[in-house]
Amino acid sequence: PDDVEIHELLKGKDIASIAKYMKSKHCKNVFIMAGAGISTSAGIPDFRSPKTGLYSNLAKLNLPFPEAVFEINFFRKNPVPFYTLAHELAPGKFRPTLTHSFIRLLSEKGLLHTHFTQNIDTLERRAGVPDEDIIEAHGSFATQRCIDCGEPYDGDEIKRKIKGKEIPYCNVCQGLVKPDIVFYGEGLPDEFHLAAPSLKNADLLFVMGTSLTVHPFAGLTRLVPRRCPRVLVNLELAGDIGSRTNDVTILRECDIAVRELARELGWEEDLDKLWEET
Ligand code: CNA
Ligand code: ZN
Repeated sequence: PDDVEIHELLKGKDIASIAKYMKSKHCKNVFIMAGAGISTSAGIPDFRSPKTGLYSNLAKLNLPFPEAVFEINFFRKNPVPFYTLAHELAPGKFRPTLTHSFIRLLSEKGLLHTHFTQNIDTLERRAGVPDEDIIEAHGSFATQRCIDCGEPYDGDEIKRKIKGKEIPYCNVCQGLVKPDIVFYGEGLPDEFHLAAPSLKNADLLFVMGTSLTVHPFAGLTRLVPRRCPRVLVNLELAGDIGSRTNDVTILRECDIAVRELARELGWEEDLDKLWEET
């Protein structure tokens, strides 16, 4: 009977029906999977959008192929592109978006279970989403170590180096220092693997601003129960969202979609207030 009711609520397949469902007794645990698209309106380019994407900008850096910026073997030979990117993403340059504030609002309303992000820009933290609700699946700039001997490297020191466009080297063995960002071929943090199974308790999954092309992150969409609505908010279709009966696809800019959803929920003022205070 619950399944029938949930299906009924979602039938409109639009923002109003998502709001209706969120206000119902069925929606307690909300999960988010996010990618670069939730930060583009802050001025941080995503990877794959043509022209504005980071990949096309990094072409100026003589990368053999764009993904090379996150490849350990390339990094060993030429760490400059990665550190140029790090310089670009330095905290303080960008302000969280309305979508980041919406995620915080979900947490304040007691609905957010876990926010899984592929982003390394830390904007969710800066928007005030509680640390314990965030899984940075691809790591972060919070810690760093030598790629040869593993010696940790001082956080203030690397900030100075990145700011000065210098490359940091290990104080013990002179190896290259790398922030604990997950490069291609590297395993995801333990926290990711520990948190992923909780998706089986999801009542609602938002998939926002991601092309769902990077694995294993993309596979999280399949861990939620079949009746759990999966809502894609993205400029293009992504992954298999749309293939299940309660899926909803909103092909719009995230900031516009979350504003409309907040309005339907009667949260628009709260949302604006949070964002203005950020
Ligand atoms: P991606 O592959 O570049 O996909 C981004 C998606 O977002 C695309 O499908 C776009 O259509 C969509 N999009 C762009 N702008 C908007 C918008 N305003 N509203 C709605 N949708 C939008 O990026 P993914 O995150 O899927 O790829 C995973 C990589 C990208 C991760 O490993 C990240 O570390 C990496 N990345 C992170 C950042 C960041 O931290 N902000 C920036 C660029 C890349
Ligand atoms: Zn070392």
